[in-house]
Amino acid sequence: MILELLKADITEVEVDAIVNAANTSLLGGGGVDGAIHRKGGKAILDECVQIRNKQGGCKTGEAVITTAGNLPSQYVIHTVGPVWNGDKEEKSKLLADCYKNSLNLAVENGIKTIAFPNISTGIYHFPKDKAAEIAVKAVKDFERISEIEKVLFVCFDDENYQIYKNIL
Ligand code: AR6
Repeated sequence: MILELLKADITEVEVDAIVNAANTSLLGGGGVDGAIHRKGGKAILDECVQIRNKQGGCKTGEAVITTAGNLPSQYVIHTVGPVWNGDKEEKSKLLADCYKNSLNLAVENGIKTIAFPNISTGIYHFPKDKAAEIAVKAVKDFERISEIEKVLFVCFDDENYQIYKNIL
């Protein structure tokens, strides 16, 4: 598995799957979620609604998969990061779960290349340095990581990009 760092808009990245930092409603929102739904179009939202009707949204730390509509990737994996409130241990585990459960879905769907945004570090206020360490560790520790060819960490803001650059 190759780990790569990119400073980019994740909606423009050409990989098998991009990951969305969604919320439990799966109905879209701001940040990267808003960008994905805007560019990806109605197909993604329609599938999210179907998933909602079936299982009632997505719990924090869990992940679901849809097609990617008009985006260059084939799939969007929607995961729900924790809202930071200082309960360090619980929130850190939930954030690691986001990466692990997204990778599990990737392997189950034959996805070989996957791009992650910096989940929870925007509107959900997870400390960026802590989140980056958790993300990199969760990917490296993923038990079936040999089945994935490439993992991209896509940073949108300079601060996250510098943090990842130092870690990687
Ligand atoms: N490409 C890549 N990264 C991006 C993009 C983009 N186009 N836009 C923003 N980011 P956030 P969260 C980065 O707030 O903290 C939504 O309303 C951004 O710089 O998108 O998990 C959802 O519906 C930041 O580093 O997600 C939820 O309600 C990172 O993406 C809530 O926000 C995550 O920021 C989720 O909050």
